[in-house]
Amino acid sequence: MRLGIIGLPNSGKTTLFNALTGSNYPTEPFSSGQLEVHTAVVSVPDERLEHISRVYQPKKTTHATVTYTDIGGLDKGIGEGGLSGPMRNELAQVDAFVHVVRAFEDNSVLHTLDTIDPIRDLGVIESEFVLLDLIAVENRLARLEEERKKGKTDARQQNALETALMERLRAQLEAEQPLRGLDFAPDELRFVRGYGFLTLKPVLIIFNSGSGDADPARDLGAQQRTRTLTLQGKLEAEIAQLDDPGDVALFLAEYQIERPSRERVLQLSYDLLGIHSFFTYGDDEVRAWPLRKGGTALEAAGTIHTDLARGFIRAEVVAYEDFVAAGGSMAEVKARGKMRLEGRDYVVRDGDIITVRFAI
Ligand SMILES: Nc1nc2c(ncn2[C@@H]2O[C@H](COP(=O)(O)OP(=O)(O)OP(=O)(O)O)[C@@H](O)[C@H]2O)c(=O)[nH]1
Ligand SMILES: [Mg+2]
Repeated sequence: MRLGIIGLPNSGKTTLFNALTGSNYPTEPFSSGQLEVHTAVVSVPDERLEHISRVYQPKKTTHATVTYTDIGGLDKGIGEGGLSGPMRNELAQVDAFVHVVRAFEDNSVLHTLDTIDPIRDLGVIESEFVLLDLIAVENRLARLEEERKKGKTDARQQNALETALMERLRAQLEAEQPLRGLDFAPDELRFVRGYGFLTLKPVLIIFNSGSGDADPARDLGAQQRTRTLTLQGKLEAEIAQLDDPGDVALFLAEYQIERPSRERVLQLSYDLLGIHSFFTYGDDEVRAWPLRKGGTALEAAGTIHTDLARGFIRAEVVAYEDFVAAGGSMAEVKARGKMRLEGRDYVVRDGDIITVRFAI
């Protein structure tokens, strides 16, 4: 999973990136406004994985990972000017955006729009993205019309379907609404995703607030494929630099932060993207894997290795709770009849411990 951190200049993107990844890139009160990208991979903490690992004592314990990219360089006006190739490329690669919005008051940090107004700021980049998507949709519609004129009969039905779909997208964008607000049939969604529209990507909005600021999330109506979180970026970045877990606990208690934002952001991202986890185990490795909710045993096998999907015979599945209830003994799990044999269409549940039987 790849998450792109975006936002206006000086909103605190790099500060948040540091907080989420434990990196230590410099943050400055003046923005260069240039495309500047930082990338880091973090592992997803999972108590269940740790527990399975304590039981098996494998050579290696492998967490699921998330890649964060801090994408500096977006600003008001980028829609009109068009995106540079490298910027477009960075944006296209991410599965979701983490949109950092400045809510903190601090006169020493320049704001390109002068006043602190989180809801306005949120709309700035969103409007630019709406404009960019609208241009893309119109280009596609123009091309579809050209194809119609050439009159290739075999493609006529496909052309009509796609034209209708693109017109629906255009209407949404002309109403200044993001594409993620539309409902799509699953195959439609897969098709539309292929175009990499910016406003179709799910968004986690992060209000970067100071200690005493009001919470802007309250002024925001519910939106589709969107989550919000309010946190104190600068403080969290300082906490992320602490090595001693005791110090971290003291800090969190002092500022009344229940859980560090790096955990909350990961959890919200999994939730936003509709992803959950399954586990594999053995003497060599105990590992957590991400899988979309609704994903089947066959998809789980394919996540591990294409060979496992190709030669799939069946999956041995144990619910994590049953594993714990049996005291972490697979023999006991079997004795209790809690080890299930499942076929390729079995819908994997969160926490399933899976062994794929296969032959190639
Ligand atoms: N007071 C306060 N300052 C913050 C907070 N978060 C970030 N800053 C400051 O705001 C300035 C900009 O932060 P950055 O993290 O560099 O912002 P950015 O969005 O990465 O900026 P560009 O990449 O230049 O667009 C720095 O001086 C930070 O120390 C915060 O929560 N409170
Ligand atoms: Mg930055």
